[in-house]
Amino acid sequence: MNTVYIALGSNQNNPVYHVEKGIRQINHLSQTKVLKKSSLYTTKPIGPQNQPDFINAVIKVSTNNNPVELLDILQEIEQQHNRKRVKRWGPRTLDLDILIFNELEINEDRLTIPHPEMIKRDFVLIPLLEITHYDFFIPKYGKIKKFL
Ligand code: A4P
Ligand code: MG
Repeated sequence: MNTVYIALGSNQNNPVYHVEKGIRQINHLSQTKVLKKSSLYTTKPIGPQNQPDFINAVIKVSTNNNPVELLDILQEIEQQHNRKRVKRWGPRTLDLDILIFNELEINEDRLTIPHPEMIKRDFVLIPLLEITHYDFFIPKYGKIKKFL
C-alpha cells in the first residue's frame, strides 16, 4: 500500500460541488481509499487575479496504484468534470495534483513528485497541516513547519 497526499482545487461552476464530488470519486476507486480529508478552504487565486476565488482541500489516500497509474486515473476524473485546459494557472472545474507519494522523488516529463510548487502555496500547506502535524516531513524539502 502506498500513502499519497492529493491536492484538490476548483474555481468554476459550483467549486464546492466539484471538490466534494472529486473526493467521493477517489474514494470509490477500487485500488484507492481516502484516509483523511481536510476542511474546504476558500482561497484567493494565485497567478492571474481576474478569476474567481478557489475552493481548495487536501486528502490523504492509500492506493495500490503506482504514481503514473494514479496520475492517469486522476486526469480521467478531471476530464469527467469537463476540465478544459485553456491556460496555465487559469480557471478550472477540478484540478487534482499529486503532492507526495510515499518518500518518492520523481522528476519525469509527466510527473514531478513532491509537487514542486507545494512548499510555496498556503492553499496547499494549510490543508496539509490540518491532516498532518507541524513536524510532518515533506520528502526532499523537510518539515512542513519550515514553510508555513
Ligand atoms: N504533472 C507533473 N507533476 C504532477 C503532479 N505531481 N501531479 C503534470 C499532477 N500533475 C502533475 O497539469 C499539467 C501537467 O502537470 C499534467 O499533464 C501532468 O502530467 P494541468 O493540471 O493540466 O495544468 P496546469 O493547470 O497548467 O498546471 P497545474 O500545475 O495543475 O497548475 P497549478 O500549478 O496547480 O496552478 N490559486 C488558488 N488559490 N488555488 C488553486 O488551487 N491553482 C492554480 C493552478 C493556480 N492558482 C491557484 C490554484
Ligand atoms: Mg494539475
